[in-house]
Amino acid sequence: MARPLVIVTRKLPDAIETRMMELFDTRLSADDAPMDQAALQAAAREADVLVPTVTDRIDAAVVAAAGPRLKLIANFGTGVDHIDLAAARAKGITVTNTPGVLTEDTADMTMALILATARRLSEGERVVREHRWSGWAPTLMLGHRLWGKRLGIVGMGRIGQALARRAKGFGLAIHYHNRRRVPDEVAQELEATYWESLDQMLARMDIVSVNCPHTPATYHLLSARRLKMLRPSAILVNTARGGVVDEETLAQMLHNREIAGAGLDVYEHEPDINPSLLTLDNVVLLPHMSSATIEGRLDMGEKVIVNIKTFADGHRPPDRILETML
Ligand code: 8YV
Repeated sequence: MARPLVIVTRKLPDAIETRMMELFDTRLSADDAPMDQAALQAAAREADVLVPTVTDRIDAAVVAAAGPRLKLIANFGTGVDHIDLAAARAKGITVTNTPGVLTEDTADMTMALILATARRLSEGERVVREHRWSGWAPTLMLGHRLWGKRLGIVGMGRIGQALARRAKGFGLAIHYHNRRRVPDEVAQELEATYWESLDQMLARMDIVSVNCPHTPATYHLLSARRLKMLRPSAILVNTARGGVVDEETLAQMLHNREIAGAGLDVYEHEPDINPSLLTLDNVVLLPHMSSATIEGRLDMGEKVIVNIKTFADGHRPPDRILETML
């Protein structure tokens, strides 16, 4: 594959697009509009390499439409729940992602959402902007202190651990649930408490952060039953994927004050958001922007290029999605 035909579904940073044009027979997105299923199928039919993002649904029909040339789906992003991996594997198509380079940015935003929710940052800003502030008062805009509280991290991978390091600096006690314990030295550094039982952890935390990938095994991991275990004073933060949390139940519980607040960067049916969330003051809502830094997007693009180039040169690309990861 000297110069593979690479079809990129969305606008990427200029520097990345230019380098891709130099290295590959690249077709860029003219208008940055998300491709519909018909356009994705047409792209899969023609390309050697497809570069999708989280806004593209690479389902079984898109994979089935793939022509004999399509050998690599080099995702621009870490999460791959929008790609039917089993269908790709069955058709001998390699899938790669961009892990590691958005860890710190995502952990920063998770911490920002924890702070914003506990300390009512968005609400306070709205009060000022809407000219509803008539001056300081002893009981105005009281939030909750982070120092000394317990943070339960659901999914202690790279992002979960990067969050834990930050949270420790804010005086939060670190608890986590994960399929496996983290290595001893990491647990010691973070003074982290492991919970094999997610149910038991949820019932005891002041703050819960979702940091696991969305897979068939984690769909609605925070189900209605589990959400009901949270304390009424708890806050929930999600910078992973909306599908991990039962959004409808969460919205109802926030409305009924069965939990204190939520900070959300991701939603079950993006970009649609449960309408009742939009009306609530005890939620902070962001538009899936946790990894949105210029540096991060350039690093992601570099990873996509390295994955394609390595593959085109006949080697195994570094960021292959392996079955054991699912
Ligand atoms: C990316 C993300 O911006 O990488 C991920 O998994 O959720 C985002 O931060 C997006 O996926 C790009 O495709």
